[in-house]
Amino acid sequence: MTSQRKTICPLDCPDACGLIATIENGKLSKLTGDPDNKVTKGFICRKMRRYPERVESDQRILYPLLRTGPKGSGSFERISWDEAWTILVDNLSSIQREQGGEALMPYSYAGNMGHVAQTAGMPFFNKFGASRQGRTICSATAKAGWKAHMGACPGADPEKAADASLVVVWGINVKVTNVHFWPMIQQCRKKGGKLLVIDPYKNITAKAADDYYPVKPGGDAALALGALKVIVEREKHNKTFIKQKTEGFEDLEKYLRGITWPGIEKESGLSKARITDLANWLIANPRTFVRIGIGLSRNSRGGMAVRAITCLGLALGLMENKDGTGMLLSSGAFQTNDEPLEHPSLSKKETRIINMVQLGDALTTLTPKIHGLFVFNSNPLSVAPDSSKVKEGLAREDLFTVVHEQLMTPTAKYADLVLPATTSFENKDVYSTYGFFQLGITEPVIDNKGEAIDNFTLFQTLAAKMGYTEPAFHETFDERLQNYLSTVGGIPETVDVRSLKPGDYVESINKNAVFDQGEYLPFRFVSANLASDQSAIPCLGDLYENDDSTLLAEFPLQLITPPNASYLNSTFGEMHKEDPGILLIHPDDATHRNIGNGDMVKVFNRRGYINRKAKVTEDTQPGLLVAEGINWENPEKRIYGVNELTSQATADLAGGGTFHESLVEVCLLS
Ligand SMILES: Nc1nc2c(c(=O)[nH]1)N[C@H]1C(S)=C(S)[C@@H](COP(=O)(O)OP(=O)(O)OC[C@H]3O[C@@H](n4cnc5c(=O)[nH]c(N)nc54)[C@H](O)[C@@H]3O)O[C@H]1N2
Ligand SMILES: Nc1nc2c(c(=O)[nH]1)N[C@H]1C(S)=C(S)[C@@H](COP(=O)(O)OP(=O)(O)OC[C@H]3O[C@@H](n4cnc5c(=O)[nH]c(N)nc54)[C@H](O)[C@@H]3O)O[C@H]1N2
Ligand code: SF4
Ligand SMILES: [Mo]
Repeated sequence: MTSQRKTICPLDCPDACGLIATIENGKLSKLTGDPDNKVTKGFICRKMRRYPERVESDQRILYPLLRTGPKGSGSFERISWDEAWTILVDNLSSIQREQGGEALMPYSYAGNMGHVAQTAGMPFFNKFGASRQGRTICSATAKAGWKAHMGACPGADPEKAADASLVVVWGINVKVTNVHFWPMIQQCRKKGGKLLVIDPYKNITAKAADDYYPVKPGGDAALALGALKVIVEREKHNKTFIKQKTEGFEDLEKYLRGITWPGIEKESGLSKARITDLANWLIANPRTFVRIGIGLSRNSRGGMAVRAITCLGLALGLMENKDGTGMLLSSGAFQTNDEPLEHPSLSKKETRIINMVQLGDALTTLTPKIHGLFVFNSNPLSVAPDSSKVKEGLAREDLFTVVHEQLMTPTAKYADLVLPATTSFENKDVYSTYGFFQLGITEPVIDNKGEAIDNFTLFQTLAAKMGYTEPAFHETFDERLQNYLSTVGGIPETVDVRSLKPGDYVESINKNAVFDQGEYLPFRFVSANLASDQSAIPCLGDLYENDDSTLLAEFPLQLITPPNASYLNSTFGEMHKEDPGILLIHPDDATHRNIGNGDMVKVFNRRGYINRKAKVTEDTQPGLLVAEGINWENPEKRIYGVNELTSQATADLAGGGTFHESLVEVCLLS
């Protein structure tokens, strides 16, 4: 029997596509794009076309598993759920009794973007008194940079880009990570508009650009300030907008007139002539749309990069209510209220916050010690930086690790107890886009596989087994969902969220928000909401690792680790276990190391090493290596995850990761 049901992509992608699932004899056999979804328009990426293989894979974890071999060996035996609950409750209770609640660390992120699934553990961890997780790994830095000058202003509707005469794609690989924005760029170009791409390497989006700027990693603040210096010195800034809608421009203008070109060129890696080209494009095109990525924020000046770019846009008046103009980082389409999902009042004390990008240190050096790690919706051994530190922590015999997973990820291999998780196609939930302005709900399209349970059921059952009796722990899934939906801001008055069905896509009222009046004003060139150790205006400055001269002497090459088109973070790693991945290296760097195209190479620094296949290409700059994709480690095949090389150092704002700032050396693999 074959049927088709509407659902939504659960992956951490700005597009949150509407999907049509084909089910044959109870199995998910095909996923296609929903033609009725205004963003998806019937088209999905290649990753998701392969997702049915993952859902139906014989690699799925179907039963609770208990470790039988050394940690990390992947030796487990099947146990019953009754046994699993007993082990879980006994271990958590003894951690709480002997070490206190904060000895338990939750670790979750965005394996499933359903709002209920993502936050399902929070009420439990609040009641338990566990340490809290600083959710910094993705967009915290970029959003803090945006907020510093844009305040509460959400991003502009990406559809405006179709009417722009210039689209600037800044630190985002649109054709890989935000594919449904590409049609808007195509529409813009059809009408004669142009595309600029600013990225350290010539990725597939940059290859399609009309003009490409190979900025140095972490050099965007210098580039944006340089372009703004040209604009201001030529008096081409939008004086009316600045006067009426903003504050503090004089301070920034004074600073810009004082900075000199050698510093700007050195930090940005681009010449005055090229930076002037960028300024000329912006001056010539009052209808400019700037799509700011998160990639440019993954370094020690990442917050500053977003700050300088937003100030450049503000000085040009890009947030004026005009066709074809705008800036977008993350859409902020729906104002979400986490209270009904997380029940913070269950927490009796302000427990410590542990930054999730410093998991390695948290498990190895933090005091008081962590004795329990509860992972769901995430694969930290692959996605968190400094993997060897994470592994050292996970290997601790005195650490009780439970992992709720769909597949035997590198993290799950280190668990004491592995619990089987459903996929989103087995669950209900609500999803919203962060690159567009839509929200929709899903129902299960297939039955649970084996004995797998969803995140909500896991934590409600665990709470009951722990004897928790508060009302939050008696909520049904529908109650939690409805309580949440009724508080979400941005839903049009004409929509009754309680009666949404799969295939109904709600468009946020913020899609048409006008930013140059009312609550969003004034925009500020001098930020009013940063810590006192931060410059209130965007400014030049050094990078933490890439500008460290001692380290540079030993490890002269920079490494960035952006996404791969076949993976979604580390999801789909199970399909590429035997593939070491590609390393892009410039001919200048390859030649004097005797590295030829296709050679296996070892990339290393003090934190660790990885082995990859070299691709010698001018798509990257001299001195810059590019390793796309968060592959799973497979030590038997001498394959290691890319985060062996990345650092636990945090970005300049909000504690984000510095995944695109590592110094390394490379040689032929012997
Ligand atoms: N196929 C695929 N799609 C994805 C993901 C995936 O893993 N695979 N991940 C998803 C997730 S979780 C997120 S957060 C988004 C992230 O998507 P993006 O916002 O696109 O961010 P990144 O992918 O980190 O990097 C994007 C680009 O920034 C460039 N970059 C790195 N450093 C700098 C810099 O200093 N300056 C500038 N200008 N550019 C720089 C990189 O080379 C890369 O081309 O994508 C989502 N979509
Ligand atoms: N080097 C480097 N590292 C990076 C980045 C980078 O650009 N470079 N990007 C960073 C970014 S932006 C992000 S967002 C993080 C992402 O970090 P994560 O959110 O951890 O991303 P995934 O690798 O997709 O892992 C999600 C896991 O959740 C599981 N999962 C899916 N659905 C469910 C569910 O319903 N229940 C349970 N229990 N599990 C489920 C999946 O099987 C998968 O193994 O990675 C970061 N790491
Ligand atoms: S990963 Fe992104 S582009 Fe691909 S189907 Fe999901 S939402 Fe759409
Ligand atoms: Mo992310």
